[in-house]
Amino acid sequence: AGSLKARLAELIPLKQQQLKELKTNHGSKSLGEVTVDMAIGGMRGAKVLLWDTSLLDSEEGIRFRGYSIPEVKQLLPAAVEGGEPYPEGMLWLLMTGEVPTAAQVKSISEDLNSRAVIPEFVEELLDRCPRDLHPMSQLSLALNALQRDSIFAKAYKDGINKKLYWDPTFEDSMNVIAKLPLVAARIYQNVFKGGKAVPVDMSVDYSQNFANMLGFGENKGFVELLRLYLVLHTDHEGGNVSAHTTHLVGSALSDPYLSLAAGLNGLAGPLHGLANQEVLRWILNMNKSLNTNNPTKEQITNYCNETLASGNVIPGFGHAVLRKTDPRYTSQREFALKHLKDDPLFQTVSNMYEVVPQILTKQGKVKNPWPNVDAHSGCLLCHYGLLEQDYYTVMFGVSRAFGVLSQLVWDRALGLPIERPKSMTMDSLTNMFK
Ligand code: AMX
Repeated sequence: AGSLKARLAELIPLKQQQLKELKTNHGSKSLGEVTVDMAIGGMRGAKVLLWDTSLLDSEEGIRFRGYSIPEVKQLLPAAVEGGEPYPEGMLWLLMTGEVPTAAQVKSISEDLNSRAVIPEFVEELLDRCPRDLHPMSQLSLALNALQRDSIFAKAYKDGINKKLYWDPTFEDSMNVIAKLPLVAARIYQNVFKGGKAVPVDMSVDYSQNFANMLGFGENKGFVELLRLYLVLHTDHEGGNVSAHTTHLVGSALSDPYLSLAAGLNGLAGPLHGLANQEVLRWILNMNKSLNTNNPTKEQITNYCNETLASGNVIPGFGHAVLRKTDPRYTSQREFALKHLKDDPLFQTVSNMYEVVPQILTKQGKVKNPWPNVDAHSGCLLCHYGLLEQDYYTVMFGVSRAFGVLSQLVWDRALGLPIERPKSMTMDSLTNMFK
């Protein structure tokens, strides 16, 4: 009683009823037209997905279960007074739509700690990966391997009633979230450090444990940053590549391990989650070519123009839905202003904020010239000594699991069907409008 799962069990019939009423009362109403442009253009603007954990407004940015980022920061329990919220609280919010108490947050930390083990064969698998296998590929590999222990897959094989799907989906999702830091830290230690494995400390929170395992546990600033980082990257409504992919693959009743692994393969793309590594690489390359660690705005402008002239994007800027500065960027900027305002890398990120939007606007085709979440995260991690850019998307992936798996539990609780939109050939479209 009082647990997250017990609360979900209470909420599910209410939400099932809401969905039923939605179908009965409004099922045949139109959400708008689907144009040929939408079919060609990556389905931009087509309202064709159900996603409850968060909603993105193009001007205001993300709201998690109705709460903006400043509201989340104010409402969710924090480890340090006036500090960053616990990601465990975010998980409760994403799963239930309700703001948890400090005791509920603690129950999540304890629950996750009790699930935080990975089988030896997965450790060995990771230990045998060549160091130049990208950390995201290793993460995906490990998740697929962990799938051996999927409770959902076993329950399905044993003939579980479809009304009960959400239960093993919840168990798998919590297990995945609990195991991810172990996998992620092992990858970091193997690829970049001496391969040290730090055991889980049952008495501390998720972020402190993850930081311990990465080797940054003593660094309180880093632990706070990690809490913020893990909260901010959880969810960005349902249409982005990692969220949509997890949902799509899950719709075939692939279990949470397989579904999330698929989503993470999408997160590993440079136009999506990999952009955070690309941003830092881009800045460091600029610094190297200019032989400085604090380029002027004019130098940044020239370097941007070179990037664009060579047919590349400026990573960390633009968005498919957002049309203003990403509040996830703003929140990280506030963290930087509070904790590291004199850091030269932060000053470069700040200077880019002043010049890049004008450059992109002048180019004339970018729909959103403003920075997104990925423009900022790298410089914060660098400040605390996590310098390995190739690793950044793994941390994004750990966080993204919170959002997409919360939704996956609801996908099964609501009995959402297998996804199967209709495709068209170019000829069929051409003939249609002859
Ligand atoms: N630099 C240069 N050109 C850009 C650009 C940028 N940052 N952002 C968009 N453009 C270009 C597009 O490539 C496109 O060019 P094309 O017509 O020649 O193909 C044109 O502007 C119009 O694109 P759009 O409608 O504004 O954007 P989109 O919805 O197609 O793509 C996104 C959105 C994020 C992929 C794109 O802005 C981009 O590539 N940004 C850089 C990579 C990045 O930061 N990705 C992370 C996004 C956040 C996340 O998922 N984590």
